[in-house]
Amino acid sequence: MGFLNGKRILVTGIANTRSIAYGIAQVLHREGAELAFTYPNNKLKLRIKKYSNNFNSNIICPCNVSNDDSITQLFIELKKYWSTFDGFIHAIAFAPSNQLNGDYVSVINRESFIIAHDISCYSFVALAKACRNMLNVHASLVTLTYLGAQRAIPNYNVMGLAKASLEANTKYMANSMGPDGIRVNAISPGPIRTLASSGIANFKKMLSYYESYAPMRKNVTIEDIGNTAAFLCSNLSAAITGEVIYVDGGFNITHTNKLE
Ligand code: NAD
Ligand code: 0WE
Repeated sequence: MGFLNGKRILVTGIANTRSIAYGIAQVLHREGAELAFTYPNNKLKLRIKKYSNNFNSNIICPCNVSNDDSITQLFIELKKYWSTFDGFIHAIAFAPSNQLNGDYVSVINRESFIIAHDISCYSFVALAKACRNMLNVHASLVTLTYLGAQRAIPNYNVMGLAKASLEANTKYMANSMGPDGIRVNAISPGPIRTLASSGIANFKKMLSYYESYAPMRKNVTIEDIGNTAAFLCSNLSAAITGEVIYVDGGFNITHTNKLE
């Protein structure tokens, strides 16, 4: 008997077992939620099928969020299993790889700006818009952001702008959907080694920096993020909406400089 018994949650953004969305799915499942999953392309179909079975689910639907038809089709497909449901996890981000390394003003260009904002920010409200009429009262929508939305973090570059827009999106969505009883929140994790962070220059250094300076003196895990996501999907968080919750061992509240 978990605190998500009877909840039906759609999980996007699983690429492998290190994905933040995978950690979230594990905890949602542990707490008794029924799950459905999306996969972005046919290459990942079999893998996501296998994962869904681990979570006692047989619902997997293709969805590439860069395409409106694909988003429409997702909910046509999901409706075959669930006529209504209780929320979704948005764990999707993308910018062209040449954006995540180097001086921001030097590497930015119009096309990369548009792609980063489209895939990493617009997709959150696009999914909400497409499934609005299937969401139960007390549904909860959860996205993943990063401190680079609030601070100029070296190499995060255009993704920082996209995450800032995603955080504003979270507030506007919360205000729009709140009257229907739907809550919308974001989780801001500290750095975690995943596919999305694997190619990032100095990522190892960044992990040890967090470990040294975060108040909790440790890095966070995908289970830590899962626990917070499960809370946000549950009625335990019934009065929280439009919020960004940092799950970073307290790193964001610290200040250090080279003089210390
Ligand atoms: P990940 O690579 O496991 O997940 C990213 C997912 O985005 C992948 O599953 C990928 O398939 C999906 N995706 C990309 N483009 C897509 C598209 N067009 N359509 C559908 N799906 C698409 O990495 P992750 O670290 O688990 O990332 C999940 C979220 O967490 C992202 O929003 C990321 O910004 C955020 N985040 C990550 C960290 C970290 O350090 N890893 C920290 C804070 C926030
Ligand atoms: O949001 C992210 C990374 C998202 C991401 C990752 C990739 C890698 C592959 C977006 N687009 C792409 N494009 C690719 O081609 N994070 C929060 C992880 C991350 O990325 C960083 C970080 C952290 C933390 C980049 C620089 C500095 C810190």
